[in-house]
Amino acid sequence: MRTCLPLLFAMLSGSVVRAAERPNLLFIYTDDQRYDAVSVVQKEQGDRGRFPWFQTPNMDRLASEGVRFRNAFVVCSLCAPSRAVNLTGRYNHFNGIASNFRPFPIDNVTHASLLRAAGYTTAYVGKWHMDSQRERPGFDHHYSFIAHARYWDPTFIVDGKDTPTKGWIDDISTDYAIEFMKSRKGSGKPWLLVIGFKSPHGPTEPPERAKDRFAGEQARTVPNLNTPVLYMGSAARGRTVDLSAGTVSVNLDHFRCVSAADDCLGRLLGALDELGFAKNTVVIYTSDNGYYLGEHGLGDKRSAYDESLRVPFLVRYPALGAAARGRVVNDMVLNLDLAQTLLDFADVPAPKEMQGLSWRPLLTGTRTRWRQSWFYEYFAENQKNSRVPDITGVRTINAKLIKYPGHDDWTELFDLKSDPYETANLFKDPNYATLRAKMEMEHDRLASEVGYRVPDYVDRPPWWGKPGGPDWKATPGLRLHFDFTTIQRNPSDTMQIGADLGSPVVEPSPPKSTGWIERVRLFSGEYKPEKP
Ligand SMILES: [Ca+2]
Repeated sequence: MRTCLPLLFAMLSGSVVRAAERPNLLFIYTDDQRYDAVSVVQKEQGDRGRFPWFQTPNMDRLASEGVRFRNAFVVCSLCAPSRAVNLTGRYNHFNGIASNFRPFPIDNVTHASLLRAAGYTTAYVGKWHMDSQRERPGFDHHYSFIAHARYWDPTFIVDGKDTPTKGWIDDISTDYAIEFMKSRKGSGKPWLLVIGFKSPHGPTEPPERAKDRFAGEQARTVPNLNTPVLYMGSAARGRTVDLSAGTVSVNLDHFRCVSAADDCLGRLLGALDELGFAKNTVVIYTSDNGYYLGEHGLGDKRSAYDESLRVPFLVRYPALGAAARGRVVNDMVLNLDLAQTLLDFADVPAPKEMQGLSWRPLLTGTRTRWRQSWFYEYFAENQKNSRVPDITGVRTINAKLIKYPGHDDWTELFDLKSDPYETANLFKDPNYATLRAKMEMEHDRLASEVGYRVPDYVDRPPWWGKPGGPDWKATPGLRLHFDFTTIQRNPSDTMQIGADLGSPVVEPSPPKSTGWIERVRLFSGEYKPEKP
């Protein structure tokens, strides 16, 4: 026993030295903040910026003191699935979460469980989602709430105990986060703190201090406000925004919530400074998914156009010095990368099951082999009002292929260099046959590489496989294909629709009725009769 003591002492003191060198890890993410809802991005976009009046001084501070990733994406643009990807570094078809309606499997291996095992103190603050789950597996401490909670006076769960609070939800999360950081002062152990802000998830309710910010402002128009979405069928018709006006109204409370979350970020950065943690703490700021503000006639997220896929992504780690200060990176990073990157900062080996890449070398411009394409997936879920079907896709820096399994006729191909707003579907354009072939091959290669499958834990909507749903196909009879052709159902009812004879029709204006296309009169476009 006596002979072992010096060795034990050496091991212990060695681990203390290593622990002191390892950085603290602060991961902050908002809910539904799109990539360009950051003022430094608006400034960079100039005349193309949709919200030139928007101000996020603390996000801008992170960008100037750290690294801004221009091309950051989520591999599934939805709340709980994106959070599960962050935690596990695995695609949703493997990590147990393919919708908002399941608890996160408590035995999943996550960055938190591995960092905790490696000596980190781990804490989770704020929004977790994952249906109504109470547990926060992998975290020593939590100051969180069930599902969305509410903006005002929410009940927090503090280390398992329901705790009533007063005030605005993200301010309260910030208070808890600072309380946790203070408790770590002098502990000699590194810490991981994850903060999920509720802002700007709808229905939006900004705090009093932000209520009048940006009053009277409008969003600039963009070319894709009227670009119809094929999977929306007849519901996509009749959306016309007057682009000549140059501006269009926008939900300012959405921006006020982001702005108030920016205040909270400022408080967190201030606390890091005051507590002496700033230099040795990696701060990562992002969102769980992007958000449509009228593009393609859409709100919400889920589908695979860029406004939904792209997220803000800011990283600051002062210990890296000047090389990681004020840098802007174009390489494509994913929420899939987070777990491996956090582990990399802590010198903890990542399990081979993780499917991302550590972007740590990119912070200092170190040349490293990096991805040129990545795979997107979405599983239609039982969410009220959502008509988004299953989606798979591949994105490169300059192109995107979007597929809707079972609906080859909806496939989309975009040249993002010439058409960043994704207005012209080139899939059937013979001039782009080479790009199409390349992207289809890459899609299939990546689907195989990531092990794409439809998992058995999907939560399908009521319309799944039924008339009325976007995945439904009419029984083959005489099929007439219309590619966004103007058709007339009766003399007073003209509509634009891309559909087959036999497709379901919901008439949006009163009297509201549901029916099927039976007779059509062709006004324009091409029709292609097909034998059953
Ligand atoms: Ca979200």
